[in-house]
Amino acid sequence: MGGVRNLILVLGDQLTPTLSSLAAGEPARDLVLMAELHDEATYVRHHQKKIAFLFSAMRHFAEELRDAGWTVEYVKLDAPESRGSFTAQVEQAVSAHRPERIVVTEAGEWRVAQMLEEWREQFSTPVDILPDNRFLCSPHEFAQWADGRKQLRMEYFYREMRRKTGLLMYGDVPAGGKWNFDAENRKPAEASLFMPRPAAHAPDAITNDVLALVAARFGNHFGDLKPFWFAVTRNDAEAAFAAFVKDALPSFGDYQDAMLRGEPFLYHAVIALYLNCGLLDPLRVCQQVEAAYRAGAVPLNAAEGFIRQIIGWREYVRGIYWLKMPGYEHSNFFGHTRPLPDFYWSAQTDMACVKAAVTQTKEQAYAHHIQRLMITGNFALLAGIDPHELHEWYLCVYADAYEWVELPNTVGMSQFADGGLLASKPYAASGAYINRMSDYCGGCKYDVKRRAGPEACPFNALYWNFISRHREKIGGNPRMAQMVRTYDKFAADEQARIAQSAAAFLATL
Ligand code: FAD
Ligand code: DLZ
Ligand code: SF4
Repeated sequence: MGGVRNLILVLGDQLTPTLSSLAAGEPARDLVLMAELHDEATYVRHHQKKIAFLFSAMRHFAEELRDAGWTVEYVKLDAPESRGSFTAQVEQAVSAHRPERIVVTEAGEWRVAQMLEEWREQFSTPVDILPDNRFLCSPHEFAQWADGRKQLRMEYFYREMRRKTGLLMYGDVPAGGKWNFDAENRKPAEASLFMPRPAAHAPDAITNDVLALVAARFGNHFGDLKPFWFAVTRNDAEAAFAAFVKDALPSFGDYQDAMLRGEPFLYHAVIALYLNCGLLDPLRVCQQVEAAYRAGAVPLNAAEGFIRQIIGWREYVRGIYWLKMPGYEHSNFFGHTRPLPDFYWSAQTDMACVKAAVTQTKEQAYAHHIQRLMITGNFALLAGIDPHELHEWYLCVYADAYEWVELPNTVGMSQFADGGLLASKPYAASGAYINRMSDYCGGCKYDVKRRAGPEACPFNALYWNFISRHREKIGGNPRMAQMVRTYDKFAADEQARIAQSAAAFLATL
């Protein structure tokens, strides 16, 4: 092909027809480049289902663009033209097509953003890097909001986003007279509840080709490739979301923090994978939820809780990521250095809660928020696992994991490794919390009521050991100071039993 004006590179998490790089182009004159890349699939060894999901979604998106009149050069992983990395692939396309400019929407993560910046020096062809218009708050706006604030609390940022979008607002007044209805959202679930399932989509011929490719090339990565049921097209992702709004959203708020054996999804949306690669639009999904609330189909605590996750948490963690990168990935407030235990990969542990979370992660490339935060995250915090190793694990194993969203959640929220920039206190909890919010303990070898000894729930001794070990660092936080005082009231021999139990358990890791 000759006479190409713009070479538009579309990254794997930019599967959005209104993307800024595409909006700046013209189908008749520009060439779109998309590539399945060995480097991207292996910079961490992503879960097999995650790679299959993204490759299939990319292939379907290339078709969507072709149907809209674009010329797309789509390089499959095993094609002879495949060069393995963004830089080498663009270099090859530039020498083949001699475009006037390279155009790309800014990358979602620092590593790739740096790569794009380097192209300005590396290539003689000019490189245009355009803002990503799929977020409500740009990194620059977030930095302005953060400037001069002592604390960057999500709740205040969220109120700004409510005002900015007008979602669930009556003029200046939030719907229901309150910004946040979380106090109503702490119910443990019961197995007898009606449990909706996320919409499942049978693999088509494109997906089946991808599944064979992933099995052949990445079959030694963590995770089960099949059954594969994710949506891989915009239409199917939208249908999956519509089914969630109808079947699960009404109970989303109530049971947001619950965990149940054999129920990996509960009332969660299972849409982060679609939002994060661009198949679903964050503002649009919130508008649909608002419409369901205004139509009386969904209670306010559910609608508000859901919208807060998207325009609040999702935008906020992205703001923190760009504010603090590079360097944030090495945060380690507690100085934790223990290697990640093998059972994060094998699920071979007697702790029923951890086993359930890792098993479903392996099967589904999915765990819901409370499993990530209060089971695998909490365990790592209490056991003193190296936050960077844990970060790489989360980045590998979830189909929705991209560094901009995963890193602040892991390092900031779940490990408090940034010293409290993101979270107001460490999310550390003993077995009592897990027992209250789940039915895991009833099927566990360990006794959740015991604090120490070989039969005791390991979360208990590890929790008190964490409190005692880090008393200097956490004692300034009023909520943690209370726990330090409780620990100090334990008899000396009880404290010794706790230390001994924790040490004995940690020695087995
Ligand atoms: P639902 O529970 O149904 O929530 C709806 C949507 O709200 C999600 O799809 C997501 O887009 C958004 N959301 C909810 N909580 C958060 C949050 N804390 N941060 C950002 N968005 C949020 N989310 C990711 O998208 N990618 C990750 O790699 C990721 N890693 C995480 C790692 C840890 C240690 C923790 C504690 C959380 C992580 N999260 C991550 C946040 C959250 O757990 C997932 O967004 C959620 O579990 C995805 O499932 P869902 O779509 O069913 O979400
Ligand atoms: C996550 C991922 C994977 C597994 N594979 C590809 C790929 O082959 N080609 C591609 O363009 N993108 C892929 N991605 C997503 C990129 O890593 C993603 O664009 C960056 O993380 C965003 O900075
Ligand atoms: Fe998890 Fe402890 Fe309950 Fe077992 S007893 S399921 S280890 S919290």
